[in-house]
Amino acid sequence: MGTSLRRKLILSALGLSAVLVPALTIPWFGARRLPGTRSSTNLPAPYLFPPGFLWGTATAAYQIEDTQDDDWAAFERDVVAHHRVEHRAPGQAQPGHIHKLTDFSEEVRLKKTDFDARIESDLAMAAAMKHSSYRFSISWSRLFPRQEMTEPDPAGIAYYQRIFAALDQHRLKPAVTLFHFVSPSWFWQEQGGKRGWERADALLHFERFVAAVVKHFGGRAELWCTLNEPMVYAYAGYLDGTFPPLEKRSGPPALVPVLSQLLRAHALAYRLLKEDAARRGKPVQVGIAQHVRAFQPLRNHHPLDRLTAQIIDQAFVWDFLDALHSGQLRSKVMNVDLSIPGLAGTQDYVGLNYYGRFYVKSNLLRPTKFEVLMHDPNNVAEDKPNELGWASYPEGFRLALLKAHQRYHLPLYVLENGTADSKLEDSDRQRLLVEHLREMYLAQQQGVDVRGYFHWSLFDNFEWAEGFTARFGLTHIDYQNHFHRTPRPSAALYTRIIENNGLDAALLSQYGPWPQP
Ligand code: IFM
Repeated sequence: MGTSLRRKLILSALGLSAVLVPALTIPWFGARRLPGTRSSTNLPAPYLFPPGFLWGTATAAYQIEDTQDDDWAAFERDVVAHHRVEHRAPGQAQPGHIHKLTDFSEEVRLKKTDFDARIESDLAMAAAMKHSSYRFSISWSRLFPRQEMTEPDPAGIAYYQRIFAALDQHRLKPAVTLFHFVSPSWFWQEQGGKRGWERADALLHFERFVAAVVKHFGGRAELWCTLNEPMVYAYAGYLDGTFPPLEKRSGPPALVPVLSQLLRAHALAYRLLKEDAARRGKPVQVGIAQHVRAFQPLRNHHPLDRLTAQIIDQAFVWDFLDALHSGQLRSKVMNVDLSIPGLAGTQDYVGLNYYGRFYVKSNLLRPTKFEVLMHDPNNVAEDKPNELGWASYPEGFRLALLKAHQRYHLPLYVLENGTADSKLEDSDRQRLLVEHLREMYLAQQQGVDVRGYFHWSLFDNFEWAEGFTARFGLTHIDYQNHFHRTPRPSAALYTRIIENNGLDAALLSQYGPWPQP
């Protein structure tokens, strides 16, 4: 994700009313931040998952594939041309900048991970690591590089046929994302004063893309994700200015035109996928991937920290998912109550991307100037901030899974979870894996129907405004040496977990002792 969530004043544009008005309607003081980071329950080992549980990794087209003619490519070119390269500490990229982009060669910038040349060997590697599934996204601009096209580019179709063929060959179940932050550059040409998702013909173009995907690849995957992290996309692109279209709008209500279009885009994709599945007699499960952080008060004694954390949590994590459930985009922060035809009940599963905890620090005198901190500077030993400064909070994973289950009563897929750990001996990633899978098991024991886990990511890749410096891969990529791949120890650890379909006693004791009840 970009820096929207990492910047101190992520929602600084929230109006006073957005903080105070909800205060009149929700329980005062909000939830307290709990001590510790890991759940205290201990159950007898091993911690196993149901047969058929999906184990895989997640990637996205723009982050790993050859660059196409899309909005992010234009942004990257612009950053290079105008020297808007960020050299601060990672995790602090400024709007319109990309961290250390020019430290990497043009070849790297254009090929990202060189996946195009290595589809077969990379997917063979995933299979050798015993993965049973692989999540990837289909590039809209590779299929429709020009606006006037009514049929997809055969070369684009052939490219994804290669991927599906390799997945079939290795018995990796495809999990397909349709929109992962990136759109064709022509989508941003102004039409009637609007660009991108706000154009009057935006949904027509998106429908054309989805229809082409369904025509050529329907029946090839059971798990579909229409949108990746729509709230991250909207905040980073339209409030924070760190993702294209690099806008800094006045506040959350100004996101409504974009978010409502994304909801309509989801509804139409859901319908096309389900109709196709019914025709083929092959079931599909369709949902989105929602970015989840546990937003918690920095200071428990501070009522406004608690209240603000609760408001942000609802707005950032739950409002969009609630809309898929009810058919209404209803949000206090965005000051909206909008009914969207065809939207209600359009998720077959809840897809969560979980990345830890953020802290909310309010300002009593200036409620609009609250900060969102990526970790608590006074609690570094417990937070164990990663290389982007993000606090680790495994227990929040269990709590998020539980909350999603209790709220929607649907199966869950963890579509992303991972950390920025660039070390060749990636001890932080290894710990993260064990700690989070333990929490996932505990959630399952509380009745949560989790059906799959996708680690972000199979290999290092392009991390948006953080460029190539933030490394999330089970596999290291050497950008100075022909994209050479070297699996980190976490890759073997993940394989061991998959082979056991869970955590064995030795592993649990190696990373314990776990907190006692
Ligand atoms: O790299 C991103 C991905 O594109 C979306 N989810 C979060 C990941 C790590 O920031």
